[in-house]
Amino acid sequence: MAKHKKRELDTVILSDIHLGTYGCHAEELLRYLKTIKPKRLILNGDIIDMWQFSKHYWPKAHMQVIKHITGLLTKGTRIIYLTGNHDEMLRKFAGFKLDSFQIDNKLVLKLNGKRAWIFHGDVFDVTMKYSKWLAKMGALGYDLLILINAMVNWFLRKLGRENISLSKKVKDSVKTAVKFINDFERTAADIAIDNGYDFVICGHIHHPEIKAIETDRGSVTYLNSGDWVENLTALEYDGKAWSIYRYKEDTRAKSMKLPKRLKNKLDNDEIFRDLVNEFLMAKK
Ligand SMILES: [Mn+2]
Repeated sequence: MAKHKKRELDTVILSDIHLGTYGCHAEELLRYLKTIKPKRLILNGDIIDMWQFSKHYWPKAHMQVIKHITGLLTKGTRIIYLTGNHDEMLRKFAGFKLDSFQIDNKLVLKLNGKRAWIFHGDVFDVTMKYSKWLAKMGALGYDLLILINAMVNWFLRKLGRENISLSKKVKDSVKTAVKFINDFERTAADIAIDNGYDFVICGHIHHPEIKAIETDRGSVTYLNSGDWVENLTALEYDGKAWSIYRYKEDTRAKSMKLPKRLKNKLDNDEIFRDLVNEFLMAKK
């Protein structure tokens, strides 16, 4: 079997993985992670979904994602965990630093003489600001929708028909969602331009994007890393330029083999033991 070299990258940005939810595509993410060797990995919020975290749903693949990422630390990757709204409990640890791992709420990076401003982006989300409970209900609804979608697709496959994406249909058909995305991008761009940044990089809205935004006050490149619920995307910087990685177009990642035991679920004792082990390993 031919052994492929991992792609060496300057910076990789992942966001909205939502570990601990039914919608999270942890196995696909693991396959992607196995194909890359980043110097710097930025986890831009909503990585572990602590709103919905329950001991009832924590498959081995989700744990394996955490193990793989902590494993990167020992291989020289710098990891910056920027908090999101689904992992806001980590916000009280902002400023924490241990060797090549750090937690923060936002980050300014110098890239080739240009300045990139990176944060999750929920501060621009009006629904979040005014009603956290409403947003939580929305998140619950979204997860339920994905669960229902999985069942619908199971039936469709039995009937020999093609899969459908309910959440995509719902979102695409709702004009307000489009307006929401535009407003979000515009708000991020406006503030970035006023502060003289060259790049503004967010997650949160599950909409991968790289585009130049021009206003009468200036211009900025807006980037969004997307998510690992529907789009299965990341942002990659190779030292010169940014690009959007799309798992669905990556035949090599898709062919990566994962151990069969990942399919199993962990019981509560195993979860606890694994988390303690991870913590002890990380402290070494
Ligand atoms: Mn978010």
